[in-house]
Amino acid sequence: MKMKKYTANTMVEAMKKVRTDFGDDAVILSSTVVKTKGFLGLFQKKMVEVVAGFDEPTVKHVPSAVHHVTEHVSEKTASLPDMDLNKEMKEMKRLLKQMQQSSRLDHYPDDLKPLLAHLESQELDRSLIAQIGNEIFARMKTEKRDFSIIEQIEMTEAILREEFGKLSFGGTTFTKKYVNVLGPTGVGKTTTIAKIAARALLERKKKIGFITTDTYRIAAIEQLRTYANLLQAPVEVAYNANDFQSAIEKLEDRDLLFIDTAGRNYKEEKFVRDLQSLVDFSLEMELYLVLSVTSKEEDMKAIINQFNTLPIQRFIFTKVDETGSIGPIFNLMKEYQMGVAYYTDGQEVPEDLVEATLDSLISLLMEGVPHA
Ligand SMILES: Nc1nc2c(ncn2[C@@H]2O[C@H](COP(=O)(O)OP(=O)(O)O)[C@@H](O)[C@H]2O)c(=O)[nH]1
Ligand SMILES: [Mg+2]
Repeated sequence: MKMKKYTANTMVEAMKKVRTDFGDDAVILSSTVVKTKGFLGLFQKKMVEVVAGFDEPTVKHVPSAVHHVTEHVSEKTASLPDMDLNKEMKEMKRLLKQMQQSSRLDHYPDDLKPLLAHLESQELDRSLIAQIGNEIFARMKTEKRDFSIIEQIEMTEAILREEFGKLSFGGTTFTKKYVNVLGPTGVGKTTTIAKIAARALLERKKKIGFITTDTYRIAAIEQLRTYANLLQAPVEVAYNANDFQSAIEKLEDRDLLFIDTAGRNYKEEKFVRDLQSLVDFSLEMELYLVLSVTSKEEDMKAIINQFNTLPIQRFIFTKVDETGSIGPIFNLMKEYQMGVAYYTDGQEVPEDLVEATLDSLISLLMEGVPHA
């Protein structure tokens, strides 16, 4: 690693110098505020001292930071201070993140860093990353050798299998008559239930039917009707608990009944209570909570907490195609000790539905680990 010390009036200024010399891939090793000498303690000035480092590319996957290295400092930035403020804030944030990241991974050997950095970019929880990093590092020490990236990946997979192996995975078992999806607005509940129902019909030759309690929007009923018509399956609309009971009776001859529910702002407890008064959760039912992986993890947690009075069995994660970060799936599985039934990776019905296994989720997480 090449290292260099910079002194500047402000952090932003120091960072500019670092980037000019090292490009975007520079790592900030330390930063301190220092005081210049001054005369008898007077005229002292605060300066920022930054030590930056840059790994010279030794293997293919290391980003080619050489491209960013330029000989001269851009002068535009100095003449347009207002417009650059936003840009500089962003830059500061990025560098701060990089500083935190590099210091978090600092105590691991360089060989292990690409893997751990990959897990960080997947937004896997820090405690899980530490668990993986520490375990592999410990084995490196006992076996007194480095592990290839392939070996590291295998070890990571084994650790995750051990950690999550006791949770339950996989979709409907066809042993219960009712399949019910819950979750916030727009995550893909209706689309997903149509996918599951279509699979049950096409692959298992089940007699299927739908009940929807999503009566807040006409379009929502129409959307489900469209899918049901394609599958030549009956739909009943339930506006209240009585409707729900009579729908069940009307659709008695069906092997499987798929219940679609309204997406409401389930951060409000009232909507959860409304739902409980409408749907009979005491029925023999597969109950799934649908969440989109494009949502913020904190928001997902708030929703899960609202639903904690209902006997939810597994998660369904949608929109896997729209994000590069699969880590939150693992974070939530760990926090709530609940497995995954399905994940979805596109809008096509019924194609874009995958019945989840722990191994399939682990593969998603490990996709794109840089191979040396
Ligand atoms: N990209 C992508 N879009 C999806 C996926 N699942 C659902 N959608 C889209 O998300 C939007 C909302 O879906 P919908 O089923 O109506 O959500 P609901 O409000 O939870 O019932 C629609 O445009 C769907 O096509 C997915 O896995 N990937
Ligand atoms: Mg819907």
